[in-house]
Amino acid sequence: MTDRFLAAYAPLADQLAARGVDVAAVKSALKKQHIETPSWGYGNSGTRFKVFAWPGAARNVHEKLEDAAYVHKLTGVAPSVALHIPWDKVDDWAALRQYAESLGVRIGAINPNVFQDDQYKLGSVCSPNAAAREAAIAHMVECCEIMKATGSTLLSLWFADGTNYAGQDSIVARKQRMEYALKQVYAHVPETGRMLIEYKFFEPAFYTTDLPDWGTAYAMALKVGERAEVLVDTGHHPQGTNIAAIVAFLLDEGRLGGFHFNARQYADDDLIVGTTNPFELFTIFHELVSAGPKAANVAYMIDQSHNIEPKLEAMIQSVINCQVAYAKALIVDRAALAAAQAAGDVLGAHNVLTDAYQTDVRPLLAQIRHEMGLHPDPIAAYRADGYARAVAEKRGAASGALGGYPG
Ligand code: RM4
Ligand code: MN
Ligand code: MN
Repeated sequence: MTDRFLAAYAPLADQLAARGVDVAAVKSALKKQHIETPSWGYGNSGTRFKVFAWPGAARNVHEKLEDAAYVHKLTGVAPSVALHIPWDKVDDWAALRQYAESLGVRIGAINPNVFQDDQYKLGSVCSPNAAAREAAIAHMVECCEIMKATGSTLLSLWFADGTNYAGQDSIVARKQRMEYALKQVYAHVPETGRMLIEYKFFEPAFYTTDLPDWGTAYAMALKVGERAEVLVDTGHHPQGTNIAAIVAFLLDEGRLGGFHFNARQYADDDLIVGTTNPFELFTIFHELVSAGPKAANVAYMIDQSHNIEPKLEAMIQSVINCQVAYAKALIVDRAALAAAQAAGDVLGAHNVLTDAYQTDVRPLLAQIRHEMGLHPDPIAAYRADGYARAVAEKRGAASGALGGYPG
C-alpha cells in the first residue's frame, strides 16, 4: 500500500506541474495544515441510548492528551487539543499545560459546558431562571480564566438552549438574554483570544433553538464585538443546506472563526469526517483556499463521538480525510476556474472543480509525510504498532462515560 502511494508520487507531481500547479507550494501548505482534535473524542462517548465502553478509552484528561499526542505523532498535523470544562477540569492548569507541551501538543479551544447541570433544564443563558443564567455566565467567565492559564486563544461556545413547545417561553426574551450573556462573557475573553459562537438547528430542544443557524450566530457576533466569530459544525444543519456557501459568506465578512468537522447522515451524528460527505468537505476547503489571507485565522477542529469504532483509528482517519479534502482544494486550477466563470461556461467551471476532486491525492500526502519524517500511511503505522493494544491493557474497558457523556 504504502510503497504504491510513494511510488505514484513522481508521476502525479509531473501531471500536476503540467496542469500548472505549483507542487512545491501545495506541499508546503499541506505540511502547515493544522487540525485540532477534541479531548472528548478519546474518552468513552456514545448516543443517548448507550455508551459502549471501549478498551483503552482515555479515563482522564492526561490520558486524553497522551492519545492526542499519539495522533499528532502519526499524522504530524494535529498539534493541539480542545478541552471541555468541567469534563477535563484540573486543579493546576499550568501543570496541565506543561504536561501537554512535554507530550508535544498544546491546549486548544476551551469549551464550557452549560448543558449538563440540573439547573439548565430550561436552558442556560436563555433560561427564564435568573440563577441558572448567572451560573452559566460565571462558568464561561471561569473558562476565560482557564484560557489564560493554559495559553488557549479560543473560547468555543455551544448552547443547548431552546424550547420544546410553542408558548413555553418568550422567544424574544430568550434572544435578549443570549445577547446580554454573550456581551458579559466577551468582556472576559483575553485580548489575544476570540469567542467562537456555534449554532445548531435542533437537539436537545425540538421546537425552538436559541442559536439555530449561522445567520443568528453571525448577528450575535456582530453585536458582541470584533473578536466574536461564528463556528460552523458540519453536522448542525438541516438536510440539504449548502455549507460551502455559508463558509464563503462568513469568510468574506471576516467572521468565520472555525469549524467542528464531522459527518452526518441524518442529524448531529458526529461520525468520522468525510465519510458521508467527501464532496461537501472538498467544496468547503475550496472556499477556504479561495479566500486566501481571509482564512488565515480559521480554527480547524474535529468534533466527533465514536461509539462503536476504535477511537484512535477514527481520529487518525478524520485527520487524514481533512488532509485529502485540503489537498484536492489546493490543486484546483483557479485561473482556469476564473476564466470559465467569467465566460459563463457553467459546466467548464464545474469541471475544473471536479477535475481536482477526482484526482487521487494520496501519493502527494504520502510524499509530504515522508518528507516530514513520518510513516507515509498513518493508518498502517497505527495498525502495526502496539499503542492501542498497550493502552487497552493498561486502562481496560472502564464502564461509565469518563469522557463526560452520560454513561
Ligand atoms: C454539541 C456541539 C458541541 C459539543 C457538544 C458536546 O452537539 O457539537 O460542539 O461541545 O455537542
Ligand atoms: Mn460541535
Ligand atoms: Mn454537535
